Amino acid sequence: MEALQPAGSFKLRGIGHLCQKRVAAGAKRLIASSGGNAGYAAAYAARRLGVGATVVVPESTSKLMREKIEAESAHVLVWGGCWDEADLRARELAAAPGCAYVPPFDHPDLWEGHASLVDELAAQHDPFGLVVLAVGGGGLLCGVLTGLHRVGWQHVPVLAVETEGTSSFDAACRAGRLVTLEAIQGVATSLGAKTVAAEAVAWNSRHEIHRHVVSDREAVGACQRFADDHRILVEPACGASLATVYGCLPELARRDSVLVVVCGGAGVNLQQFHKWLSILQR
Ligand code: PLV
Repeated sequence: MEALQPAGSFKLRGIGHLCQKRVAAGAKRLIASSGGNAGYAAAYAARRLGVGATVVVPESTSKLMREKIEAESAHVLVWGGCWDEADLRARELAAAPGCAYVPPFDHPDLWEGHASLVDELAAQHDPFGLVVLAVGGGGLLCGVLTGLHRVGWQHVPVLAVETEGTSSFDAACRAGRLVTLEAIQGVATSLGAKTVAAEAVAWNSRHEIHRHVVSDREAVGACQRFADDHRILVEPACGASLATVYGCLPELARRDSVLVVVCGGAGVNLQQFHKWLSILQR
């Protein structure tokens, strides 16, 4: 139930770990690029660590998310139409003295931090028959796989889920090489990395990874069902993985036990949720 972590998603696990290391190494300002949640976690970590933060987000990041990041005392810079463009700007800014770059998904320090999720699972449960998670740039995927191998659960298969408009992992796996999508489409903008981390694709040779792509309608419908069942609002990025449960995917039905990483997302409130519903009902 990563939706209940500080900053509203699993992100703080990896981002917090990476930011701690950068600040210990002397960084006075953290420069993050993000679709929203990674930047929110970076802003939270920076405030807790007593350093400054700049978060570069694309125009597609909602006002709701920008305001949340600013409320953590971070400076928000809006740059470019998609995360990839915002990321280039963040890397440029981070070259200044005393600054450190905080990537949202493509770094071993992030995977190391995200892996703590699996340490906690292993302390509480026998190995699951399947782990279901959402893939944006693949940081969560790399982190969970790192954790599964660390705790001796390397035989537990993973189901990687994306939405149709953000399926850069599926495209790369099909092509057998990294693929850059022309554009990010749909409501699951938090999964919007045009190119996934190379490491995410490389894991295919080391682990049993299945893939599934859902429609925006399925993702938002799953968020609605989840809100009804658990009284917790999550982003469509998270609804993507929940849709496999509510859609009774055969891949899940044949397993004894299934773990779904409820990755969360802070970019949602009732007003935003109704907007997504109305877009999809048109
Ligand atoms: N969001 C990244 C990348 O955006 C960000 O900057 O916040 N679920 C939620 C709620 C997320 O926010 C994200 C990533 C994911 C899942 C996917 O995680 P990833 O990128 O590690 O695969 C463009």
